Amino acid sequence: MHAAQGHEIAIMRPLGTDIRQQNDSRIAFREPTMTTKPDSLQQWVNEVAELTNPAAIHWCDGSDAEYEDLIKQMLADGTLSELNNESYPNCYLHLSDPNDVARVEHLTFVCTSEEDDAGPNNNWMAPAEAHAKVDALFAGAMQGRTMYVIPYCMGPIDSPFSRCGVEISDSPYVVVNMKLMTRMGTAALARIEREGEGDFVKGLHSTGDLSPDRRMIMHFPEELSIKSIGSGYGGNALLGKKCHALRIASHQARQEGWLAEHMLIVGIENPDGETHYIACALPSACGKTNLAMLIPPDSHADWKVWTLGDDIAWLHLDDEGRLRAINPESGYFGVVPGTNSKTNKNAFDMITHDAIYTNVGRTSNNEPWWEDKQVGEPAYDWQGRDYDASNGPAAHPNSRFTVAACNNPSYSSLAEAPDGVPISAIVFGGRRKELAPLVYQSKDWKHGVLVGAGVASETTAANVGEVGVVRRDPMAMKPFCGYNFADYWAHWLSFDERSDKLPKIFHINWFRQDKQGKFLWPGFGENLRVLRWIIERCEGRVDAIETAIGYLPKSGDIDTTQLDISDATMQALISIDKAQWLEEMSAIGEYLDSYGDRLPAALKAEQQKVVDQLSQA
Ligand code: GTP
Ligand code: SPV
Ligand code: MN
Repeated sequence: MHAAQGHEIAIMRPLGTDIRQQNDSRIAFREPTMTTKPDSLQQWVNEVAELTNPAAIHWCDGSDAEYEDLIKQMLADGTLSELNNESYPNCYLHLSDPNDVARVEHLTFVCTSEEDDAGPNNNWMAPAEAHAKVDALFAGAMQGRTMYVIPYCMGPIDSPFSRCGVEISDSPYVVVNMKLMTRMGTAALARIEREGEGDFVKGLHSTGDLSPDRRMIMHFPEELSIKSIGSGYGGNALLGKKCHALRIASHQARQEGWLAEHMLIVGIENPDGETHYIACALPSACGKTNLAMLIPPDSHADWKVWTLGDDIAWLHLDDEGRLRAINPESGYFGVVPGTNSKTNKNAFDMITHDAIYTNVGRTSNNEPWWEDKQVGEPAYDWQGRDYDASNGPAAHPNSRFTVAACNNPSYSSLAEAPDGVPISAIVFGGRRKELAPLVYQSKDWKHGVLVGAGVASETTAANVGEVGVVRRDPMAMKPFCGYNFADYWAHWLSFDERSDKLPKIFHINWFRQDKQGKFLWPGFGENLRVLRWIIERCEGRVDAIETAIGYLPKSGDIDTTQLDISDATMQALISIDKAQWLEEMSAIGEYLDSYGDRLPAALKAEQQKVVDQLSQA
């Protein structure tokens, strides 16, 4: 069902901007004049042109015509190929350089004047040195190419919480992705003109020569700027996303008293028509997109799920002390493998039209193909070779789709609300074969911050490097926090003094396995059963078992109607092993200690409290 036909619309306030109106205004683009464009923008564009020496400069208006022109151009030069136009209308395939398929955390830097401000959680380089290194690579980098100036707005165009940026890039692939993922073009430029000098984030990007030896993703939070060279991949190249909306924005958020988080935002409407909004932080490729657009199982057919966002949330306290969230993005850059009509039908359907695929395989009739698609057979792999199982999967494990959010059948009518939605629960989680139960609730906000800080998860293909190794990923922000985690936790803790209406904090794990490596929990749509328990806890409608690590569900309180799961498995999912947890909590203690003097004492005290309780029990 489309959002416009759902119940949720009944509680919607009048909205300033509708997606379609926005598109119309984009068509009415005029070339910005020197009198209104901030001098700093024009000056920066001139400087960049001087450094990079492009053949042409194109100011992006974000119009559909511009999008179509760029698609045509990329079809002609082989950057894109057309997919089956009958079954996948307006869908295109991009195959990356095989060395450029994921984020590169080891080449990503936060360049603050003080090293300690970046913290042990980031690679650091002194700003002057970083500029010198990266500018040397940018020198002449756009020779013979067009330089695109891409104004964008992260968040609804008329929201006080939104922030603008301008990305300069020599990649038309970046332009079309930014068009699908952000409010890009004329409306954003108009806001930048209105807000004037110095208020927007400057992001400079070039694909360079794509050599990993000459690749670096540099952040200058004190200057509100980003310089990224040598990669065309999503998180490295679409600078509005992780670089701006998380690394730079988290730094600003700390100074200004809000939060920029790696969180999905989802509305869960119960059969009585009441909707609770949940913000959930899971590490990369750990289930945010899937959870954000889940389809209720038959046993819960009278529940509805509304997607606000699938990757990033900006959270502000309102006048009444409630935490409200907006999604700064307006499209999805989602993991393709594993998407099928059973696991995520909303996504499966929404990527059958007007989508860009990156690094999937193809069938003999030119449809996109990926592992676990469950229809069709691969004929070609993600490197364009004839498919041969001995070369590995047909689709790269980190292959992605890009689509506009309004393609999503469960897109929330409140996704464009300027003041966002009130959050009832914050949920942290990770990918853990063992240890972490299906769900538990923190005892209070402070303890919840410890639960977030203690998140660990198996690494995934979203970053270059080893996959399946458990590492600490506090609040799912390890790759994305633009400042010292110790200061970040202090910032999180500070909300406790500012409001007594904060969301309740939970932890989930969909990924427990048995000894044969089979998942214990069915996941996907069935995860609604767990969200339901979370909501019932928020409403004070269901009891729980108090343990040292938090509140666990009582047996029978997670509804398993029509679910083929044994009592023993369910019990395994909602109980904890004290010895294992004592080990885990000491490991968390050691991890926290590695932040030294800057670590908030209150966080260490929370950790000690749990250790003491586990040792007594
Ligand atoms: P990023 O876009 O990298 O931030 O990832 P994400 O958190 O949005 O992850 P996504 O929802 O795309 O899921 C990543 C992978 O996990 C996909 O292959 C999914 O099929 C799989 N997955 C998602 N939810 C579940 C679940 O509940 N159970 C299991 N077993 N797998 C899941
Ligand atoms: C992630 O890696 O968390 C993503 C994809 O969401 S990227 O845009 O590459 O960061
Ligand atoms: Mn992500």
